[in-house]
Amino acid sequence: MSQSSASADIGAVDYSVKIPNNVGLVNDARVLKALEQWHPGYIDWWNTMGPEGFQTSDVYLRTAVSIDPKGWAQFGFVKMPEYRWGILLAPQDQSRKVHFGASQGEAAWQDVPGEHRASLRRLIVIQGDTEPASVEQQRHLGKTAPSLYDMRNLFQVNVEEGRHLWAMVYLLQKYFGRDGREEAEGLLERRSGDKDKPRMLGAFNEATPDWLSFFMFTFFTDRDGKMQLESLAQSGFDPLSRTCRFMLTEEAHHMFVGETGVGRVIERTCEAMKAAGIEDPTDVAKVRALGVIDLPTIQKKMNMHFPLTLDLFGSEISTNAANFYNAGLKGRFMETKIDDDHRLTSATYPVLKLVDGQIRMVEEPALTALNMRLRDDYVKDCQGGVNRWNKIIEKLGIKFQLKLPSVAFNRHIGEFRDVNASPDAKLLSDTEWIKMKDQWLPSKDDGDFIDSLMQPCWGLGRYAGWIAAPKIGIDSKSGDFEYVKIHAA
Ligand code: BYC
Repeated sequence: MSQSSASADIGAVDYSVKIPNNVGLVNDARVLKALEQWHPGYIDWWNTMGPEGFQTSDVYLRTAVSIDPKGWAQFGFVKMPEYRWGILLAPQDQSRKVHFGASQGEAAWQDVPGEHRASLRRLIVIQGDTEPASVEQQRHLGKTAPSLYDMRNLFQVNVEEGRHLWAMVYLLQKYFGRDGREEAEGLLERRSGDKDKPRMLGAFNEATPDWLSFFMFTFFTDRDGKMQLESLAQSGFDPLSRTCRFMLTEEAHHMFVGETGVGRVIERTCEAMKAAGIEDPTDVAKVRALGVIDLPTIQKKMNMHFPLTLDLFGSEISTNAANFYNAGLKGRFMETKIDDDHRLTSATYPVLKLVDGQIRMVEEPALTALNMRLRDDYVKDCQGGVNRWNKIIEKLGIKFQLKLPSVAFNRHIGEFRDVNASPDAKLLSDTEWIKMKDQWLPSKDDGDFIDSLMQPCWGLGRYAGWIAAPKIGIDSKSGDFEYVKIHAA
């Protein structure tokens, strides 16, 4: 990659300074200094909490060299601790307005409005906290990678989550003074799953024990990332909007990794079943004897990751969400494309609630139902991916359909957190739940079986027996390309 000084191209990234950026850091001594002071702590965090065992390997990674949608990625071998993490914002639109809430129609804010400072800081810190958390959750996975291709994708996702942390830290350092600097330190201090200093949101303290979990996580949880970033990209606070818009271009690859990852596991299972003449997908023992993951277990993994991610949307009815919207800080998915008043003072929205012990749809004020609305948009987006997985199963002639469980199933936040519900939304007693739980969620046996398959497979062009090869390589590389030179030290 060319590391020359800032080019005159619009959107070009300045690699001449320690912290690559397209925000003119070279002329912003205060923020540059703050970021340079934060940098060693970040590298220390990366070296201790980033991918375990591969810090000296050469990895075929893409790095953003411009924010131009067509030309921003450049591929090359990089040792991860030397990755050029930087500050990249989508271009500023001078005519951009606040699109929603009480300040609708005002020019978008280039600085933080005093009255919204605490809320904005909180949103940015929560977003920032998820990024290093996911790297921590995935740090041990390299060791059991089912191919060099998958290993490289894992590391690409990890370095980009690292960059997303930088993105939020830039906003904190630039716009929030001393408390921003303290929050930036806090982001390096919390740890996923730590009893005393956990990450802020539930799903980011769960383990990612195996590669199927990783693919489910990048399908389901990174998709929450997409929905939340889309909502924050609508923000009246323009630097947050511009940051999130660029982050979204990177997020797309993470969901690709998830969707195609699970798709390739499904494909391999169905092919192995066909080759062995097994027609009954629920004959778990026979399917497992082929060394592939049976479809009911894939369904159980979905049943686990989907509700964990639904919890990330907060409560269905939320005054926080209403306040964020009213203040012009966090909009709806595709806010500018929605045809209404963008104030929501009298509109209603249907919300699934628990009423007199039954799950019912109830009309609620649209303003307080914004988390529910975003979650509905998310569920639709997930359903599209599940439909594509089901097409793979159908095409290979196996009679089985994967299904998203009900939004009431296995919840820990919101309306359904205190009830037991089956995947098809029947309410259950504690005794019934305990009896049935292992049929719906991965049991210890399921975990042990998947674990037994997690053996490294790092030969050139080789793939573990439980996952199909991808249709096409990264950056159009050939099937036997050495995406990670493991012993490069
Ligand atoms: N866990 O009004 P409520 C990503 C708290 S993922 C723990 O119901 P609100 C990524 C809440 O903070 C996207 N606590 O919800 C993916 C509040 O506490 P306070 C990350 C929770 O505030 C993969 C109280 O409960 N970005 O990028 O409307 C890899 C009542 O809250 C949880 C964002 O989330 C929970 N699950 O919405 C890498 C965007 N849920 O204030 C990255 C920024 C709620 O009473 N965050 N609480 O102390 C937000 O927009 C909102 O904070 C939330 C919650 C949507 C998370």
